[in-house]
Amino acid sequence: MSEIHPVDPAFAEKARIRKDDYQRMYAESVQDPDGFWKRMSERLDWITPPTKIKNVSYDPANLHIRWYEDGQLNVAANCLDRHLAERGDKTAIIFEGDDPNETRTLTYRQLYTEVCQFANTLKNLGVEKGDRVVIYLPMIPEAAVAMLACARIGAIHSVVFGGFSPDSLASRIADSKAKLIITADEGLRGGKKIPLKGNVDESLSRPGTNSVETVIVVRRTGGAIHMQSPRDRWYHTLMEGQSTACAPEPMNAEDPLFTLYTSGSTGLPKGVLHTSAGYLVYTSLTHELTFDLREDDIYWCTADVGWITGHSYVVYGPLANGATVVMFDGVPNYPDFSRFWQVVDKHKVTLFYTAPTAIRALMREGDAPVKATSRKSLRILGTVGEPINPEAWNWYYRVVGEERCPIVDTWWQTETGGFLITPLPGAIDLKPGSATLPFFGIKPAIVDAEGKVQEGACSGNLVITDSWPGQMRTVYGDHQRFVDTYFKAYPGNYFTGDGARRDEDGYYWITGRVDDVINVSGHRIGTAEVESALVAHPKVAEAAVVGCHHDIKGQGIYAFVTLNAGETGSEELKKELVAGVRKEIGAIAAPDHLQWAPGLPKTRSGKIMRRILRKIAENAPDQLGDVSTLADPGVVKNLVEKRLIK
Ligand code: 6R9
Repeated sequence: MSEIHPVDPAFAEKARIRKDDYQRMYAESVQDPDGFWKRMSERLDWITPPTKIKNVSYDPANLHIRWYEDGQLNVAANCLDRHLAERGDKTAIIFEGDDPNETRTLTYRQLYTEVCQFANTLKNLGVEKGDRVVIYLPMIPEAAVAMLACARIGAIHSVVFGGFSPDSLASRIADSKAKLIITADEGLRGGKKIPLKGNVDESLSRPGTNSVETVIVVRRTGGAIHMQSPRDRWYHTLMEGQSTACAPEPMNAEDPLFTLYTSGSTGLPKGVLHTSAGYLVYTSLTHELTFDLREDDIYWCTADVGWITGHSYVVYGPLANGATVVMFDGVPNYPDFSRFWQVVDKHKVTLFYTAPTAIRALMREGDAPVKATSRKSLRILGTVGEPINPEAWNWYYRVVGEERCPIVDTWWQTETGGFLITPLPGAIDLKPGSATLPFFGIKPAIVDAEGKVQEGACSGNLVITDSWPGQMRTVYGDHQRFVDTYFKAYPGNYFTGDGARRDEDGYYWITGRVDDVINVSGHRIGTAEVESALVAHPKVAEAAVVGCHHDIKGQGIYAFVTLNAGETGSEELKKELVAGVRKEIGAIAAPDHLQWAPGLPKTRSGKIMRRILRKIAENAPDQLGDVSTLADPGVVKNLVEKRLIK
């Protein structure tokens, strides 16, 4: 039996959703999705309210996902304009810089004005509805301004995380054929400068990127950069004298809002496409109910806007709800390990949302840096990105939240747009390590390898049997890949790529990816991407990459590398290869371990058996299983003997 933390009755009394509400609304949401989601859509301001609610087929031969298809609205107007009457002077964004002395706030009216001016700037530069715009910025308010300005004029933004390399940036520019890029001179993280504009310059020298006409540069550090005329323009100069009025473009519910590239089991990262209305209904509703949002809450999600969490739960969900959002451009350990809690105290944060990897890194430093702060403003704590181990959960609950704050462990994905399995803090008893129960409208199921649905307490692969409004609609430019990736494995269902266990109370416990995706500090890294970066080195013949245990990151990257005949492995070459991966993809994909492999375990048809490599990387050589189908069983012996984690 796992530990249970029942809902605190005092919390439940004031909560938006209580136990009986959850049961009643969940039943309604799955029995009458049209009725339920019609009612939920009324939370937004529509230009034309929808009459058709759900139009979905999961049949691979005729796959389509449409919500609210005859409705019209504008996402930015829902995040800004409609708040002006009542919340014009309310703080929308509290910016907290890398340097603790740098703080800036924007009210809803100021944010609205800046978004309108920037939307006009984009229009003047020839950006039109449907054009793609790449955003490569630090966690500064201009990132939210840029996203909302795109939404206002109907341009499709594609945010690229500032930690990605010029090559990764170039491949995203090439795939999206972006017309314009918005970046900053430099980023600042933990006191160190990141050459964002320099990276953009480098990426634009790569093939396939000549769709870009303009680069807009926000002055962040004032560092020296090269401005290439007429391509490069300063944000602050362009904004001078721009009109503060910009009528929001009427958008169809299913018009694209953004693409965001994410790693899968095979090939290059794919452009996950989200559309307008369903996404905003879903992100705003899940945000409001999961964080039991109140008018005076100060909400802080530490995710970067380069990830889906930054889209749905820093920008769109919270701003659609008229919340006050902290945007943090720093790191948890700078200037010291108390930083998160100092920021909580400084801005009186009530709702705090971060990742297990950050919690584990802070836990390792002991309780003192936490206890040096008050944290008494905190009401709810959240986590996302990977399974949270019960030790980290308990530390977060006991030390950070002083057993006063429920923890919402939100399970979801770039593809899902918003939370699918999550506690509602006034309704659902908590179990450390479990994301608990499905949100309204979500029908999870657990299937075995053959696709047979399992009943009761069981474990297997997690699928979702029906659609919800926040679901991705397609892979940008490659609809077939969307169908093949998510709807072929278990026909009639959306396949999540995750394994899960369901316990006797119907609670879900996510066990992690079951495909070739490694979850490093909550970031998805495709094994194929790392392998292709390794084999790009002229001395490398072949590489296979698997996940391994890592105390802080959750999973680390373990690479097996075979060199060309005549080459020998050295520490120097190892460093070179790791540096190569950093350069091709970014620091987050750098292997933690690199083992020389005279050969790789392969089937007779030449397929690398990652299952065996995973066991070696897990230091479980006694669990290799059946190796009889290997072309050359001898290679395993060498790899086991020389394994790097013992
Ligand atoms: C939101 C986000 C998605 C993958 C997902 C799963 C893992 C996310 C989790 C979790 C256990 C949670 N994941 N949240 N695993 N418990 N609360 O992280 O999106 O970057 O697309 O990653 O992350 O494996 O499939 P994304």
